[in-house]
Amino acid sequence: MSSKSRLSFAKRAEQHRNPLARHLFALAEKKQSNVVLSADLTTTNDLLDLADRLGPYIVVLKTHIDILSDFNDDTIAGLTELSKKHDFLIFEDRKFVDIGNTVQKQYKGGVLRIHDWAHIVNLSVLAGPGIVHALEETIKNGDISERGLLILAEMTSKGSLATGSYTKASIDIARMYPETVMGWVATRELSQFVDSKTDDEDFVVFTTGVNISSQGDTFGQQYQTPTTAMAGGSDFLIAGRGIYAAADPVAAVQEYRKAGWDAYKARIE
Ligand code: 5BU
Repeated sequence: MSSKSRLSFAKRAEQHRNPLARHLFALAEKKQSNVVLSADLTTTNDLLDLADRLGPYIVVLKTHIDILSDFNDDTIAGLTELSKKHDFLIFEDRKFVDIGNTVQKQYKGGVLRIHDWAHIVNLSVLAGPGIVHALEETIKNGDISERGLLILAEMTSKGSLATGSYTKASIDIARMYPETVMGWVATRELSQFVDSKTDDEDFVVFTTGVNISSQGDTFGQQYQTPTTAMAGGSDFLIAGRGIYAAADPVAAVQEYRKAGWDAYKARIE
């Protein structure tokens, strides 16, 4: 495991060059949570209700805004208000993948205007580094300072092609844009792909496919537990159905928070 994984979030908050990553680490310390709730609900009411009830226990709310059947201005107003009320960041799991010129329009404009409200978005480097260049340009030319990107270096589903040289290329591209790429989405820490790491590099690892009681689903999703994800070098745990589909989502999010935080404490001690 890399030396960064053994540092406390408080220390990483002090040292990180990206303002959004500093904010995220500080929030995690403050809320004693590294849980990202994947709030994959399909109506604005259900989404906002879940965010309001679980907001106190999470550091990031991850959305798929295009699965809402009734998306409208109130959706964004509600999410933004809850993000302030409960102090969590918003991560739109948009998985941009097109050429730079197109993703710029998808990020800034359209009906979704994602750049206006999502602190974090993610992307695949299938089309090469131009996609990062384009998203970075939007962030740098905008007047909102807290915006960051995550690169999809691996995926959790069975048979994923994001492995080996693709994962390595994702990391090489991330390292070309350290001001806006705050880290990557991966099933584990990927230090073996990072050659000649410099001391000021600190990429944040977000891990999807986290579930305490299930192994997967019928479409090939594959899970690990909060404890195994943290032991593998993850920093932030993304959980969806394990929390929102539980009989008691508030109890479930507290269980994930405790498991993630205990594993984090064990790692830094
Ligand atoms: P689940 O209900 O915990 O399985 O939801 C997982 C979420 O994470 C869901 O929103 C997916 O779109 C997202 N996801 C994933 O499952 N696997 C990946 O590799 C990536 C995202 Br990237």
